[in-house]
Amino acid sequence: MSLTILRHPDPVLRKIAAPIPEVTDEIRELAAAMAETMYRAEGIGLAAPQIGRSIRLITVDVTGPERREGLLTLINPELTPLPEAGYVEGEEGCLSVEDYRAKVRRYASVALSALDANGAPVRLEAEGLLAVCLQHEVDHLEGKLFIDHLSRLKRSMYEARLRKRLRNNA
Ligand code: K2U
Ligand code: ZN
Repeated sequence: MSLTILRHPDPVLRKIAAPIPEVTDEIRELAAAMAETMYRAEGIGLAAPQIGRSIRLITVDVTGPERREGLLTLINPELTPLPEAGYVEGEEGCLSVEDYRAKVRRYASVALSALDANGAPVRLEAEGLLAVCLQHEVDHLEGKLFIDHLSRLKRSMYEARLRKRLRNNA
């Protein structure tokens, strides 16, 4: 079942998501629905706030919607940057920020600590696209969007374009 993805400037996207106290069947069912929604939207990551649930749950699969071979369901994820690995800069988009992509600087490598869908601990060190995706998704749990990392000028140009589109669609 595919869920509706909220779009910026929906206020739910700006809330700090609540920790999940227990990994229940309801959480597992929601995670499965999120993964299906992510794949159908041709995404490689999705955070629960994007489908209207302000809780600390993300799904990630950097193998992509065609292969679907690397699904991670992560509950209460925590990232520790590994600054000795430096930084990467790449173009990002967001399923909640329509028709816009921009370069964002991220840590090249992060250590992840979370629970999986069975409530078991997950600990790994990520680099490359997985590290970038994890930082993008955990940002969502903090009410942050990739546009928040842009320069003031680029951000103001984007917001002006968004206001114009919202006026035209009103
Ligand atoms: O959270 C989301 O909105 C899904 C994001 C995740 C993401 C953004 C930037 C960089 C990595 C992951 C994307 O819209 S998913 C679309 C996508 C697909 C392949 C590669 C990058 C982004
Ligand atoms: Zn996003």
